[in-house]
Amino acid sequence: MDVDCIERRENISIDEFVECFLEPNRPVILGATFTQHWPARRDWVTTEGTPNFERLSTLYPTDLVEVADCDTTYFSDHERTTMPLTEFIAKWQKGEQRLYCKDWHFTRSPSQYQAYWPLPHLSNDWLNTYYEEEKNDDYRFCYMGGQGTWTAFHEDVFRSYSWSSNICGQKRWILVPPGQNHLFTDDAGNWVHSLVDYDRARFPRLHELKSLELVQGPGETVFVPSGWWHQVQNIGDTISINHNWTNEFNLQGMFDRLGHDLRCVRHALRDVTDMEGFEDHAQMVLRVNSGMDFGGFFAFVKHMANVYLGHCNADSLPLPAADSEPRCYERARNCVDRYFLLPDSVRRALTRIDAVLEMLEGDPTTALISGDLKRQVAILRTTIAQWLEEYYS
Ligand SMILES: O=C(O)CCC(=O)C(=O)O
Ligand SMILES: [Fe+2]
Repeated sequence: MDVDCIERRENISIDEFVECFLEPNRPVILGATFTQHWPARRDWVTTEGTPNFERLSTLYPTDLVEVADCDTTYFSDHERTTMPLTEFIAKWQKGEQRLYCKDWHFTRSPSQYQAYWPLPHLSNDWLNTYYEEEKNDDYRFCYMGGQGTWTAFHEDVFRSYSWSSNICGQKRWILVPPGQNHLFTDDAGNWVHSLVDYDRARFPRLHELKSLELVQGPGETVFVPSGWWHQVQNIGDTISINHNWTNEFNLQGMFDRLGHDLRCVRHALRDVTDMEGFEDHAQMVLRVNSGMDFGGFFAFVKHMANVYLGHCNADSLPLPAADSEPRCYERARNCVDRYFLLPDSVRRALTRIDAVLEMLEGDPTTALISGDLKRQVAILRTTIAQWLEEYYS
């Protein structure tokens, strides 16, 4: 991976973002002007640029949040407790502990307040479309904490991308390009908790790791590519909004990741392969470990295929006027920029969906899915092929 520094772009078209960063899977920082009109940047922050604790408590008086104690370790994370946001804010202001409010699903708050809208470049978000529409859940989060609060070294769920926009404060990121897991994994298969403070005897080759560092300023957005491990530390009082997201550009990666995880599950259960219902059992363990099994993966892909099959071209979509803010097509609470719904983009998305369906269908050895699901895959592939033929020939 020939990335030795991370570019910062104040102004970039969606086309260029796709070509230079999304498709080649490279990180980039998008400048603060992209978020300058977000209500959160006005209302959650004082004129001095610090968190507006009173306003946050008034906007979200009843929300419960998960709070990590950054001075503890719990498996690959920190110990967490649940408390009202107002209580967290009171503790944060006292500053006695390094407490970090994490993974707060703030868009599900009883508050109807709209804090932000995704940048158009980052709006092609299949993960949140699917989870919102089918599971009444999402991967949209707010993080807040004081000086030195941090997130341990990790890779994001389902090999998703993430984006993170700072509402106030700064974050120091360490980003690790894919393909180096052997350097940060110990003999027992556990990965290092912190890249800056670790046991050299346990991770003797960690110093060989190639990584990139950046400091993300107020208002700036970091695009974290798929499969890039990362560690993050807040500098001063910091609030951010983050999404995990996937789309046609990392669908193959998501599929490969689940396949890899299933092989690991099978290996762990190798002594009982003769057991009745072994394959179902392996999928169940996969679901618990990785958050999704192959039946779930197919349901996700089928949902997205149906979204596209229902929209043959972007002209039929109810788009707001081009100069209105946010510039989006409201699909549930997800906003997809028109660029990703143009005929060429739709064809690309469906073609990539078909490529992973072909692998699901054709896989002869590992029984990724049951025979019944394979029949459903075949039907969906036929529908996609007919649709592409009809609209693009
Ligand atoms: O901001 C943080 O503490 C963690 C963010 C993160 O891991 C992500 O956006 O993927
Ligand atoms: Fe992450």
